Amino acid sequence: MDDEDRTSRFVERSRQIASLPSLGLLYLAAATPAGHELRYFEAESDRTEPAEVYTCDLVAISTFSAQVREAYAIAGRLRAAGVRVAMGGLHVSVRPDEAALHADYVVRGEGEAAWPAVVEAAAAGAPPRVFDAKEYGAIDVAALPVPRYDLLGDRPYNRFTVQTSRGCPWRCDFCASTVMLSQSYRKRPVASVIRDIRAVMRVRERPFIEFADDNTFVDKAWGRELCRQLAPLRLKWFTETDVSVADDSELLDLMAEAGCRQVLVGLESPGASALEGMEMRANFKARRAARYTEALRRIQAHGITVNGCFILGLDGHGPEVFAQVLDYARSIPLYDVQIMILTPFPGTPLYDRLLAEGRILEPERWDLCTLFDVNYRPKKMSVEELRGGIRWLTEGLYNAEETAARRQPFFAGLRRRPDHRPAA
Ligand code: B12
Repeated sequence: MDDEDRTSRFVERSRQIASLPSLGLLYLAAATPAGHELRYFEAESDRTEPAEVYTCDLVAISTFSAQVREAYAIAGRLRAAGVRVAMGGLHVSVRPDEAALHADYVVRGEGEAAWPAVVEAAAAGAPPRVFDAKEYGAIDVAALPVPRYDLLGDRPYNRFTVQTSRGCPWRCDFCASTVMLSQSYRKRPVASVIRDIRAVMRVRERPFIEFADDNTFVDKAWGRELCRQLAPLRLKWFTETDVSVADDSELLDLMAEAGCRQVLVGLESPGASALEGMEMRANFKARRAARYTEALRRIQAHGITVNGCFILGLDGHGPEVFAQVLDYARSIPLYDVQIMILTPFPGTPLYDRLLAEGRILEPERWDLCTLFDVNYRPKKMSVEELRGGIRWLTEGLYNAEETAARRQPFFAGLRRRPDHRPAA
């Protein structure tokens, strides 16, 4: 299998694991002024647009970097057919001029407040322009509308996203998440989160919920309240959080009772040295690294599996890192492991730094922003060593024997704690 095959299989696998609707578009739908008929479409599996989309007057397209070229191509076909196109989302927010070559209206930042002005512009046949969300006032997350989950019909999604917060108090230099939209960290009122989950439950009886947050349990007291109110809904859910949840055993108890099945934790690298300076505000990740084993054990002892995420190709990583990650992943209690290649997403301090250092291999190849492709020159190894190392590590981590050995301690731990049961 060559690199290309491997990448496409990775991407394919991630699609199978998680098919989710675009929460951003469901928020925009909820923010659309009255008097418009709304429909939700997904691009087809061959990445073309469904024919019905040509019956619309205005099409809002949301995309991340990896598929932005396909999104531009769709926008071009729609515009050629006389349909107006608006684009927004993480990628176009940091590359608005690029997007303006392909869309009539481009929105930078969180979309809800600017969206009515876009709809008005389209209805009036106004000329193309870029809307900056900042001009429409800060988004009050306590006043966000209920996303229009009802527009999804009976499409076979296996998870539904709900946001409990926007932003993250930490600032990792590679992060291309909601920090691209707004610098501030804001959590929503627990009652609004529960209201939105109930809206999902009106369209799917027992949905599996994925919190579309950068870091859910930053505020532990708020997190405990969220879990208390979630528990009666008897759902199962997944979220991304930092390892500090392990410090609060009451929170862990409440998370388990509320149906938390897995947390994804960014461990990033074995040992603290490659983590130095990565989180730019308080060096949070480097300071925590020494206590990972104990923290992970505590989380999993509550019946919550941990998916530990590693980034390969950091500046501190030489060719020895692949064996180190394999050894480290074997030495710490982890139910699942995820490995990714350091990815210079547009708009990140990492992209700007690597570009300035002449280390981006193909600038603006956004299709390589998959987390599985190499598009930069690593500092302490060659591109080929990074690609080969990833291949070797993938084989080492994901074979059936290794996976079983990784998971066994989790189930053994649960047998010792009869009050916690493994994921259904
Ligand atoms: C859920 C999720 C997914 C879902 C996506 C479901 C979907 N259709 O949206 C799935 C599992 C399919 C997925 C896949 C991938 N993902 Co993903 N995913 C996320 C996650 C966890 C949450 C995104 C979310 O729902 N945010 C909440 C919504 C409300 O925010 P939003 O989409 O930004 O929308 C707001 C604004 O951007 C704006 N807006 C958005 N669209 C539009 C459109 C218009 C017209 C307007 C006006 C405004 C507007 O208004 C919205 C409301 O304020 C984020 C991480 C995170 N914590 O954010 C990663 C993330 C978005 N994913 C990422 C990546 C890399 C991928 C993959 C490439 C992984 C892979 N190899 O398969 C693929 C790419 C898929 C693609 N189509 O390109 C990166 C993207 C970075 C980037 N700049 O591109 C992120 C940030 C994670 C990371 N590692 O950094 N992902």
